[in-house]
Amino acid sequence: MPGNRYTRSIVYGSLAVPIKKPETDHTHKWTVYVRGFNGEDISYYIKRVSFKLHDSFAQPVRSINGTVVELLTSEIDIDEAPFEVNETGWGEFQIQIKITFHDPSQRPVTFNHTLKLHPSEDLGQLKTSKPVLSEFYDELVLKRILLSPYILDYW
Ligand code: SLL
Repeated sequence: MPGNRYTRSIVYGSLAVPIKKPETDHTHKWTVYVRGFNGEDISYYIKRVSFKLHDSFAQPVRSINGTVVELLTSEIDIDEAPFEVNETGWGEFQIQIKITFHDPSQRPVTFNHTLKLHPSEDLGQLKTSKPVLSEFYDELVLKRILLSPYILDYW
């Protein structure tokens, strides 16, 4: 790693649980999240995590993490920890996750996560009543901030 770069470890993914007796076509409760690795607080360097859900989630009024909001797009901005969205639904889809940093000179980082509701056979998990976890580790590569107090003194 060149000296002007450093990394921060994150974990992102989804956890889905079947609803026992669904009253609507929503069959699963799920959470999609971005967290620090080993429980590290990431809010000191991450300003916002945006989760872009499937277009079927773009409805004029809906409840996001317990708060009723007007939502004209399927993109949900979370500005404080925990950086997560809790929802219910019926289908699997790809979620676009965008991380924005407090330091405006760090470019936002965007990646995709596929929400999984159903266990894959190759994971050896066949019972559909169990929670389905799909979790990944990643390292964010950040630029070192050049304006350290030392450099300011020097200037
Ligand atoms: C597809 N896999 O690619 C499907 C899309 C979308 C799931 C699945 C909506 C819930 C709601 C929901 O679960 N969508 O209506 O609030 O076409």
